[in-house]
Amino acid sequence: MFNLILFGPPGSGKGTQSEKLIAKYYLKHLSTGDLLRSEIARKTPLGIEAKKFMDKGQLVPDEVVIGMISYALDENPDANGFLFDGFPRTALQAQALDKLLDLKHTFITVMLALDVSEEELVKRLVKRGETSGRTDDNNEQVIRTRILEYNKKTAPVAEYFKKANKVAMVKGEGTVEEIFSALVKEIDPRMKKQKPSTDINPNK
Ligand code: B4P
Repeated sequence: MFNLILFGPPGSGKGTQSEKLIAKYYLKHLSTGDLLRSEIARKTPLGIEAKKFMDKGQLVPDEVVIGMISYALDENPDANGFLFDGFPRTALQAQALDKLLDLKHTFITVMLALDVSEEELVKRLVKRGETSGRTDDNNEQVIRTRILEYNKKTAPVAEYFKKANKVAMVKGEGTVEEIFSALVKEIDPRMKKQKPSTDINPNK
């Protein structure tokens, strides 16, 4: 299995690049942001609870997102591999992910970390807020809180994977295509090393 973490601050383009990467590599996309927004849209108890944190720009409690990811992994026993988008975001989530994958006799192949300046992040999210209807994008103060949360709680997660020599930094500014090419350059050699690309079955 090829298991990839797409890492980076809010607005760094994780969601944007994930769409392109799953189409190229047939990975199962697991975005905790998307999973949480789907719970909110369905007004489930989990969604109602999560919304309180997301609207303030804060991280949702670890046990909630870890439970969601555990369930999603069990739901996809035949996946070729997973693309984790927006997860893990804390040290506890990183440890939980390693344990969950270990139970499935697999592991994280690589973490690709998108590097984007804070001003560019704010600019992108404010712009998205004009049209997305996302309550966490339409207030600059909330956007800045999300970036602070990232710097405090999420950035250290990269150190956890650096110790295992699994992190590659990728410039996250430029056109969507330029950034995609840079990601592909990091993935292809690792995928070849793990298994020939002809082994990838798009029907799985
Ligand atoms: P997420 O849904 O993960 O979203 P994000 O960090 O805001 O954005 P992303 O990096 O995916 O950016 P995108 O491609 O959309 O998180 C939302 C909230 O959910 C969190 O704040 C938290 O409360 C909660 N949450 C999620 N996971 C959690 C977890 N594991 N633990 C606890 N809480 C969790 O791009 C942003 C914008 O930039 C878009 O408008 C896009 O069009 C634009 N853009 C992309 N690439 C560009 C480029 N190259 N140039 C110019 N613009 C670009």
